[in-house]
Amino acid sequence: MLVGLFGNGKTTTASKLAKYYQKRGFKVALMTTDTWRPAAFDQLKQLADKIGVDFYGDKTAKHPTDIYNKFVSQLKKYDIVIIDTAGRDALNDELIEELNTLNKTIKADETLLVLSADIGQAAQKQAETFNETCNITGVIITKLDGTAKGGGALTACSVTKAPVKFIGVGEKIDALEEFRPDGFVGRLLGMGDLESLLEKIHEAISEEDAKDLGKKFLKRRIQLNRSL
Ligand SMILES: Nc1nc2c(ncn2[C@@H]2O[C@H](COP(=O)(O)OP(=O)(O)OP(=O)(O)O)[C@@H](O)[C@H]2O)c(=O)[nH]1
Ligand SMILES: [Mg+2]
Repeated sequence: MLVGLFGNGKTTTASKLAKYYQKRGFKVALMTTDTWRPAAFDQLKQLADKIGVDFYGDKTAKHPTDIYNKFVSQLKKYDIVIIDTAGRDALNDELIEELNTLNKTIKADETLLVLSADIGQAAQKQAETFNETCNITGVIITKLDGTAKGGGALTACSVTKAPVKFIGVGEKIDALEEFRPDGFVGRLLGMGDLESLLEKIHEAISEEDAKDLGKKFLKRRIQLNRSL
């Protein structure tokens, strides 16, 4: 289950995770329980269709738990079900109550707090409240491709005692990386994360392509914006 305030990247990250695990051979489904924002259903459905994973949601449902309960019997066939939740612009009582109920109903194996890299010092209060509400097991820091380096978001980890699991590094579905402390520190210090780059290349191209790529490098005919 992914939780977080408005615009931190929950829905985008849900689809990135679906792609990540699908690529690794897992049978994945995406579910939206966002009954707050009318466009949330279509946003996640479009992403699920694009990736080619099953999607669950109900535009007419009034309560997030109703959606989960409606489909729960169909979820056993999946290895991983990624559940997107609604955000709010602040951690108000309504959101806390909603997540509390969802948490008790779903009993997710992982409850991941999605935080944008630019959150700064607000991270501490948010992390505390989310943790009290639904026991955070991991943190995902998004928008690390921007100017913010995510230092504030790291506070969330010390508060929740939950590790950063993934980082978001762009708007595209593939722009998700496993968190590596050394790469992260490299970024904080203004150095690149070469290991992640190598892993991405490894995932995206065959050995033969790699040899070909090597030749192109030598001939200086290479485009770095090839979609990974
Ligand atoms: N550059 C960049 N943009 C991102 C990243 N992750 C998400 N975004 C963008 O952030 C915006 C908000 O993302 P959403 O996934 O809709 O955020 P959300 O948390 O689901 O928002 P609500 O459902 O309104 O609470 C979108 O424009 C995304 O494309 C990232 O890692 N990098
Ligand atoms: Mg959303």
